[in-house]
Amino acid sequence: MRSRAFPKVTLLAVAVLLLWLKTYVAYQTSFDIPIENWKQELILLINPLSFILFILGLSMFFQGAGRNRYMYIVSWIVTGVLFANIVYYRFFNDFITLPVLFQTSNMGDLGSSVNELIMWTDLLYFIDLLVIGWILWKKPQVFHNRPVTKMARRAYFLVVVAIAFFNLGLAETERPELLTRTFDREILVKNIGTYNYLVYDAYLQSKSSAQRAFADGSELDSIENYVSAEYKEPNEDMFGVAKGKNVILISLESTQSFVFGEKINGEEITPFLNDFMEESLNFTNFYSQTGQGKTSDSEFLLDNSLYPSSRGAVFFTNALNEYRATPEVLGENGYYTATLHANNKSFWNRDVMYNTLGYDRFYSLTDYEVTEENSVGWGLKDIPFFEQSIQYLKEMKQPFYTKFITLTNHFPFELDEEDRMIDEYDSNSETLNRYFPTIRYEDEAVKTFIQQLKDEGLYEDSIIVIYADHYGISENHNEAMGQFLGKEVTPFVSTQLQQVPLMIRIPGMEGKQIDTVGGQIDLRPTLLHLLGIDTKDDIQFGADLFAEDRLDFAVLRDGSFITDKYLYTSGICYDKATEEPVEDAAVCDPYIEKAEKELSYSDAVVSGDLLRFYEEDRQGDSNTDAAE
Ligand code: GP9
Ligand code: MN
Repeated sequence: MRSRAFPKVTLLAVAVLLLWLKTYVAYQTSFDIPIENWKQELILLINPLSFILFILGLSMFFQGAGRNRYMYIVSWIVTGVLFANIVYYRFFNDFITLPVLFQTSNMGDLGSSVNELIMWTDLLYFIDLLVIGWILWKKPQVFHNRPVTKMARRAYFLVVVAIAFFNLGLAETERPELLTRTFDREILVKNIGTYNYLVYDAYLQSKSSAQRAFADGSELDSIENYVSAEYKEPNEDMFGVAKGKNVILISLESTQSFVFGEKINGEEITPFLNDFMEESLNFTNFYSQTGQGKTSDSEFLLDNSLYPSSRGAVFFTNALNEYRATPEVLGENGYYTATLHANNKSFWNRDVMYNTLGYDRFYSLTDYEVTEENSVGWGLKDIPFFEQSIQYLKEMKQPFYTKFITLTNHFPFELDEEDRMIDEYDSNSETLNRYFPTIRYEDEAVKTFIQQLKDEGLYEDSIIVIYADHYGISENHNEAMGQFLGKEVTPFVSTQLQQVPLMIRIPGMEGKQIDTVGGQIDLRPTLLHLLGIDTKDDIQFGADLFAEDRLDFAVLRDGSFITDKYLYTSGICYDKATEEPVEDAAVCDPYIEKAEKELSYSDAVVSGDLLRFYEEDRQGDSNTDAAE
């Protein structure tokens, strides 16, 4: 009788509709996906459908109660994946990839950030599941559960395939070669949807494991040719100027160049660094080239002069590769090498990767005294971090190569009242508002550290390299950012915002402003050359920033690039002078080719673990040298 009052439905139809609706709502409310025309709008609407129909449709192979149970579990999993994507996007402005999804060892450490990123309205994504769960438990008869004929099943999956092809075909007309060029995740997700993207990503993952298994070193020839053709002789005046000196690297967390020289309510945001850059070789066109691996990617770039991965963090995906990293090279040249960072040693898989890169020692969380009072946000505040680090530095065998990674200026940019030296900004973005006081605090921390180095007599024996890892303010805050900058944040401006500081202070050398365009990939050859170590035979994609015939060039991980005259991003070639698209887009073509070549060669080296063959080659060579 009841069944007549409520027409019976299949759970399949209900579950498909709900998941489809949820995904589409998330697209519209939680992701910022630029849509230019009705075709793109249509693609966005249909792109989750093929996956949802497919995965839930598999339930037709189950009999009896198992069928609904399967659908129910799958609905939870798919909703969970969607939700993980939403939270991830709120912070990173990017979509999740499989390695990130399974990087759960990092999740526990996210602590305060995750709280900040989850809202109570998010519960709405799960309410339907609770209701369905209740119905399945109390009134399972509401749903049909008749056996499905083979014919019906076939017809169903045929429709799924048709929808998938329709989606792909439509996407292909909008974006040719969609699947073969995968540097830009946003375009991919926009066209095939978050779920299919994960399936596609699983395919890439297995391809990369296979790549390593099948690589035999023959790919190295063309890469070697490219790298040696691009090699730039070091500047004679700079080669070896810091020979035998200690190296102190300071990685500033999330510090973008736009804050330098700026004020909030009349107060300088970075008073110390503004002065310090005057005494240093100060690079004004230096870019962060990191991907999803954030800080760890910047460390990867720094030490290897290879590009990080377009998906996931190389610190996770390729931590056991063979590398020829700066610490290893310096170790052979009599240096002691260490990283100091007051976080869990396993965050970003650092403990494993540092070993691979050849660091002698990693001073991590357990080497610091961390209390409630001296921590904020992600952990130990920068000032006590430097204060506690100096004892390790004092005792360290010299010469040393050390990297100090700061933490306070990390999203969500929390700060205790007593540490606030300037006002917050006033805009519609709490994140941007809080960013300036934490940057000011970081500036103070660097100041105290430099003073300690002077007090301990280490300053004049060391070169100090201050750089930053990546952006802190994502495109989600464009409106507020536009207010601060006094101009609209166009794709051109967004790309320019990837500029980060690089200041190199060499004892006895006057400060100078250097405008060459470069990026983190260039640090390895630049530093090794300053220390008088040749890199001619190394597989590296950066070039010495002091080299006289250097090409002004920096390619970002999404394929955007910057030269002295042009900036290319999202398929548009801009004139840097006017900040407008150029009339003749062909001027960017040679650089587009170079950017693609570099990224794909570097990717081949990393995913095929090709340096293991190069090392063999080299050792073979040096053995024969010795025998001669
Ligand atoms: C964590 C710190 C911050 O140890 O390096 O990491 P991030 O989230 O910026 O990559
Ligand atoms: Mn970082």
